[in-house]
Amino acid sequence: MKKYLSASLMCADLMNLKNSVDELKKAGIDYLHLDIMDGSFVPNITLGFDLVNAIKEISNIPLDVHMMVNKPSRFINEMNLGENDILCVHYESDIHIHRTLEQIKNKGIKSGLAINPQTPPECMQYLTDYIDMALVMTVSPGFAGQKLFAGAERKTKDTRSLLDEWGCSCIPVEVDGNISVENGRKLSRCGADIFVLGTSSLFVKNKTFAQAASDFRNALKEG
Ligand code: S6P
Ligand code: MG
Repeated sequence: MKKYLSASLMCADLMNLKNSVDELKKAGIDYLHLDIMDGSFVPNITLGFDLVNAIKEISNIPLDVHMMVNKPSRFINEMNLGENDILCVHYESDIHIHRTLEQIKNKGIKSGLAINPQTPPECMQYLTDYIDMALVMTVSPGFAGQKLFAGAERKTKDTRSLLDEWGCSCIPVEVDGNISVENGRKLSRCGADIFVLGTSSLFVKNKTFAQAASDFRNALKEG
């Protein structure tokens, strides 16, 4: 499967966001990753729906919206997303997550299912008809700048093999949290397809987005 880069905008310079989005486009970034938090599902509050909609207005890069909120079904109609965008919700965020995924699909948006480090990937088994992407959190969600959790490689590998075993080889696996060039290379070998790039690789002081994206892609190619 092709490998995709998703830029985590909570790590961008928010006072200079339009320029950053333009630069990310030039750098060939595949998705803009938008972290929505509610201060309850995770102990932080970051970006919101107005920003998602504003970015949709100024950019044609597909959005990759990561909802870290309790009962996300309450907010799905707040965002003007289209068929190329991904709306990702957490397995742990609603006991009726199947209904939420169905709601997303019915709106013609691609759906993602995210799992926290301690959640086994087997939870996706009977939901594969409703998901277009599996998001394996490689840190506990809530903050940028954390360290990869110890089971990240094993879990990425297990998620990829389970999806293949279930006949879902076309469902990509996304990894999010401490995706440095080195961790990206390791997780790519474990079967990750979409890489969320934050402070560990893309939003760094000494490189332009174009240089950082190209270094990341080259590392994936080297294997
Ligand atoms: C964290 C959030 C992530 C971060 C990203 C930051 O809860 O879901 O998308 O923005 O992981 O990247 P880094 O390289 O600082 O860990
Ligand atoms: Mg995220």
